[in-house]
Amino acid sequence: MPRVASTFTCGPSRGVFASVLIVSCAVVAACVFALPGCSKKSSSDSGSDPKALIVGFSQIGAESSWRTAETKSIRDEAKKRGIDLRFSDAQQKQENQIKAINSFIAQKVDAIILAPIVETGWEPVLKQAFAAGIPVILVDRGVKVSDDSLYTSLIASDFVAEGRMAAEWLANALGGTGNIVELQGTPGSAPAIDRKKGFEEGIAPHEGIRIIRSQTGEFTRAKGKEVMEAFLKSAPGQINAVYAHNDDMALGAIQAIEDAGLKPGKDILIVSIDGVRGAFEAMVAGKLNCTVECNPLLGPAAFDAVAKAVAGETLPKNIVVQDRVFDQSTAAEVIDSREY
Ligand code: GZL
Repeated sequence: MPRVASTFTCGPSRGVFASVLIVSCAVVAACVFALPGCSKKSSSDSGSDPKALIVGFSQIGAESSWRTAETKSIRDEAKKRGIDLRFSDAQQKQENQIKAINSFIAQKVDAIILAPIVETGWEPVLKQAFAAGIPVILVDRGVKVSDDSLYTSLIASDFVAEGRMAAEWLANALGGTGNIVELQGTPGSAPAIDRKKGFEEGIAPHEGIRIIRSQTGEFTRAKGKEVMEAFLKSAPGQINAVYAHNDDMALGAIQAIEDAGLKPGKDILIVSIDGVRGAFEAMVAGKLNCTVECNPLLGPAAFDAVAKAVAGETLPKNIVVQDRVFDQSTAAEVIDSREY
């Protein structure tokens, strides 16, 4: 597995498209701001530096250690750049994210950063932001819209690739044969959909490997433990491995396996995704076998994209975060250098 530093690569740059987008944004913005009473709200109203950029950030919630690390990265970077960040925690509800975006539009922010909880249902509010000439930068998860000019850029990992990397590692560890139970992420979210897709593609060549149970653990440790307890009861002695869409659910599953008197990482192998500190601690303890990194430190890239979008510069539609695979053979040597 080639080890790639955590860097960002740009997806198919649609230079012409993006410049059309920027031009259309500029035209729309010019039109909107030419309307009576549509003057840009001075940020001095919010008591901050009048020259400071005002950016609205709609965050999903605080369901996992990964999410907490992402929020910290965005907040820290805004502070470092002197940006007036308007933060909204949606408590896992899309309706709260939509309300927050409408509020940011009313506040006439310079840009919006959105971590969309699910892929669908964004068209109307993104059209409102577009009409107001406010660029929207998606971080960490994508959306399904009929016209992707409704957002400026998506900065995220390749979740299909993550699922495939997890599958390849596990198929090798199982020797090509075994029963797997799957703990899925939030239903309808890009990571849950694509990590499932990638994992299934990865195990497809191995006829001896089967997914015998699959259910959402909602990306949380508590729900992951609860669902794993149910799997253990419904398929006693039949489970060879767990595939969890994130580390927090894997850590919950580890607790359930231990409560059942089994040895996680030995009696039942466990592979997950994120690469948070708790996963490295579990790998060093021999309880988790592998985690595929999904870097949450998106603050710098997000505000670089905001700066370019506000300046009318061209942006690639997709900025792909590069991920790496870690297992027990490397966990102890790298744990102290982990940034989240
Ligand atoms: C991935 C992110 C996922 C993480 C989970 O970009 O959306 O949501 O994998 C988090 O830990 O809850």
